[in-house]
Amino acid sequence: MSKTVLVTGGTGLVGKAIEAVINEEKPPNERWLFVGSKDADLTDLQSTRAMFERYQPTHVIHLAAMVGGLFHNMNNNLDFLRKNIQINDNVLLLSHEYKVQKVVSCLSTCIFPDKTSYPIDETMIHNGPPHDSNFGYSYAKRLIDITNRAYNQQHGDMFTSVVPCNVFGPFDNFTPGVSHVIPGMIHRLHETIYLTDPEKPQKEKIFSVYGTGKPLRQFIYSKDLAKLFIWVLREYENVEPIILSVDEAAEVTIAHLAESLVQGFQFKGKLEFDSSKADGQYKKTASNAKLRKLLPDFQFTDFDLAIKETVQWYIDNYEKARK
Ligand code: NAP
Ligand code: GFB
Repeated sequence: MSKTVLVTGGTGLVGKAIEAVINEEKPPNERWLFVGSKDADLTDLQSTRAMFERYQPTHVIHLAAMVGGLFHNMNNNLDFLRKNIQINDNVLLLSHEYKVQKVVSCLSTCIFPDKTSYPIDETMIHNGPPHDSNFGYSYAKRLIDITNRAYNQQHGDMFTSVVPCNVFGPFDNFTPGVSHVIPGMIHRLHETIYLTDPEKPQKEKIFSVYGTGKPLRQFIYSKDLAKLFIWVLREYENVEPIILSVDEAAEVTIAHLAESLVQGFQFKGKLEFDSSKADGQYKKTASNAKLRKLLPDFQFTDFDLAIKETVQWYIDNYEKARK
């Protein structure tokens, strides 16, 4: 039985990682389409319908979203709310209308209740308000889970979702003010080393980490997430969301992350912490027990190696990177 898999958000960080895995695997009887906003503006129903009419997908991996780091979310909660509700409602409506056999959408561990017990698990998504910094994005994402249940209950559609922790890797968005912490620090550390005061000896340079460096994060390499996403599309037959995260023990502080980036760049200067900048959520420690039970042998890439590969990708692709 052949598949046509439409990957919305296919030109982004996660989409490009899935494309790389599929290009390596070359699965028979599967046509994979990786689309971006040039193919259709998914906030617009007609444009979305035209794309579904054109491609007639049998399966959808729905990644497309307005995405950003802490500082972008803090200042644009209304846009994150409205644009993501529009995109998600259009994609799920058209997936239903075109009888798509399965849709896997994407939530995030940052949408869980801010006041919660740890570790967070899949049953806790709606147990209280999210962190105020990204309530717009969080409620739009939670609505995906609600909408999935409604389509399944009323029509039997197999619409499900995954919940990644923070993701990083090649093809990330390195744009200042928009980006997540890893691409944000990569962009700024690269600038500090290569572009600012080029005559100044590196060991006299100081790199500023935003915030106190104390918050804790789990980071998954985009290559690993891509493999798990493809597994979910093929094997996970449940409407309930599933967390796709590294182990709780792999959680690191932002300060540790900064040290790892210093190693990745072989930066000889010093770090300082700018506590005038927001820290955001202190932690959002998620359990991957459900995933581990289904996939006990999955191996995550070593964090420092993944950071090194991402730093090298940025240096090698500086001209074309989104920054
Ligand atoms: P990204 O790199 O910012 O890519 C976003 C993708 O969505 C791009 O392909 C973009 O197309 C597309 N898109 C945005 N607005 C669109 C619109 N109006 N119409 C059509 N396409 C549109 O994002 P990402 O980091 O890969 O995130 C992918 C998914 O993972 C998202 O659902 C995000 O919420 C989720 N997630 C991300 C993280 C993380 O740390 N990055 C963590 C948890 C969950 P263009 O290239 O044309 O702009
Ligand atoms: O990835 P990030 O921006 O978002 O990480 P969240 C923010 C943390 O990293 C804060 C520190 O503690 C920042 O003070 N940080 C240090 C930096 N330097 C930088 C920098 O140069 N750039 C950035 N951005 N942060 C997001 C949610 O939360 O998680 C989104 O707001 C999304 O909705 C994403 O879901 C996965 O991890 O705090």
